Amino acid sequence: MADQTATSFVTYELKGKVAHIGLNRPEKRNAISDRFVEMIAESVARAESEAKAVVLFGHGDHFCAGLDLAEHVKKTPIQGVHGSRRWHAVFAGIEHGTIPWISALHGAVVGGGLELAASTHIRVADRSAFFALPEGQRGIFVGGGGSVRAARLMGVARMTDMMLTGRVASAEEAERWNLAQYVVEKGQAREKAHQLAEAAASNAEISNYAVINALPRIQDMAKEDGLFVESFIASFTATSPEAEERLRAFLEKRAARLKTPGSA
Ligand code: 1HE
Repeated sequence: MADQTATSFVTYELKGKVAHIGLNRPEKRNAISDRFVEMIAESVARAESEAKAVVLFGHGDHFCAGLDLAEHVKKTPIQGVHGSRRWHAVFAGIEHGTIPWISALHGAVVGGGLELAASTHIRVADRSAFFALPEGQRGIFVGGGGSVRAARLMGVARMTDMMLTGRVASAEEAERWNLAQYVVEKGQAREKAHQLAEAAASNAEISNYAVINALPRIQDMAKEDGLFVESFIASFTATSPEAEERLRAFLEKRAARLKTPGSA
């Protein structure tokens, strides 16, 4: 096995309500092996049990160089299918879990690394980040949900271009392409992601759950079905005890006002 030497490929630290989960195999550019995927799964479960939001980042100079190609080269077709389905299950636990995940991206956000980032809810890239899908060059295909999640973010035309030509996108291009929601200076992504995670963690849990779980599903529904489902989620959340308290706090002027553009 290519990855037997390290004891843990994932670091975990709870900072207040926000779990910081670090991809920690920098000597292999955080390439994800089978064992690494299971460690991500463990950290997802732990964060769900005690955190209100997560910051996902990479140790070393890169976020993640994707699939561990050394391990993959030895797989049979059916092992490949099982491996891909396992990535799907673990990444679905992020995308359709109970708490918001913010990824802090720097260096390589490549192949499976981009697929992992695409399963988080908000992506913050620093100016060192670069995005690529070199699967075509390696003779393989995306297998970590990229054809579904990354394609929905940037569109099939851009993803086709990246996969056919090996095009590498900068952080600024990635923001224009909707692969990143924020671009910050080099070294600032984790701090920005933490601020965003704290903001999200202060929301009503039920609203966050609805945003994470309902929005992507409604996007896949027919218009009328989406509107129908929305009305139930709107009513269910608005009639929760937490909503009542938060609405009262606003009306009684106990809640913070929105920060308007230009305000500190
Ligand atoms: C790896 C991997 C990896 C690095 N699997 N070992 N992903 C790729 O095709 C990206 C491949 N990686 C790279 O292009 C470069 O490594 C980077 C641009 C990310 C970084 O370059 P650099 O110069 O900092 O590092 P390096 O010297 O290329 O790599 C350092 C070590 O990490 C080296 O091992 P060493 O034993 O010779 O020191 C590399 O072999 C190793 N390494 N990336 C295994 N990916 C679920 S389907 C998803 C499909 C995909 O993800 S396809 C995209 C795969």
